[in-house]
Amino acid sequence: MIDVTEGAHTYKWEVEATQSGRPSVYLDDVSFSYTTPVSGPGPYGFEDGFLPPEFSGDWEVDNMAKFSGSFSLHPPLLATAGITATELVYSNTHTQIAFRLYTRYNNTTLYIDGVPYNTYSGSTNWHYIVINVDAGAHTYRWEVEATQSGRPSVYLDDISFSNTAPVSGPGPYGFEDGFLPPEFTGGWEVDNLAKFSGSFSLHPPLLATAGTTATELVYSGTHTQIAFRLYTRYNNTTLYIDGVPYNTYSGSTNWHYIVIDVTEGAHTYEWEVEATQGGRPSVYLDDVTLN
Ligand SMILES: [Ca+2]
Ligand SMILES: [Ca+2]
Repeated sequence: MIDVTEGAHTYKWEVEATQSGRPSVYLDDVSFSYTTPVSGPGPYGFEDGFLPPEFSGDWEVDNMAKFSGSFSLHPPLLATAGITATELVYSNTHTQIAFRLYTRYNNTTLYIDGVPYNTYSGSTNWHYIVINVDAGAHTYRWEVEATQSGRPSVYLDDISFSNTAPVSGPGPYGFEDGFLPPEFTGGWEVDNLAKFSGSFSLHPPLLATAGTTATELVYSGTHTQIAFRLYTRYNNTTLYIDGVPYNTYSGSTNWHYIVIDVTEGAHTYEWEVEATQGGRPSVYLDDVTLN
């Protein structure tokens, strides 16, 4: 992941053959985003010389090593096989964290919201790590197990947060990854009980009689048309565009194919179902495409 100056750029990947034949070089998943810093506490370079209040645990700010400035965050004296961690509770909404980590003779494991995210191996270089996370607040915990007694040669510096947005917009949404894209909210679930294409679609959860459920897509890319496939068997499904009811699609044994022209810009789409009986509604949404 590379930060670049705002604007247009040209990227060129060049390969020099070490032997004749087709090089074993592959390029995939090139993407672009627009990054804005998060307001709030941080970034954390520890140059004040003391531990910011968002951190807990027994690591200490000192000047024994640093990536930038004079200070970084450093584990305390440990006995062999002792474990030490520093935890950052970051309460501002963000979608990306970046940090510098030096971890020489010990591996350092990062937990995000209590779940192990990655273990960084011992290296003589500073790792530069950038991680995209779900929008919101998160808890980060860096944990080190001592391989010998003493202070681990582990240093953490330059922790920063930002919000990133894709430039050209995500989608189309066929749900074939098997999980809900972050642009969708609400209680609907991606599953393979029915689909228009592939194996998966988006499906309302279990409801009580007369319960309502909705899935909302906040699409921030500029577009002038939305198309989607909707199966709605025993229930009617109402589409709201930017909070205004657009249409109610009647129960049918066929998949509706719906194409709607919208004003140029960003829009919010909400599909709402009212349960006619308890259970999971026979409603499925697939192949949401924005043009
Ligand atoms: Ca520093
Ligand atoms: Ca699908």
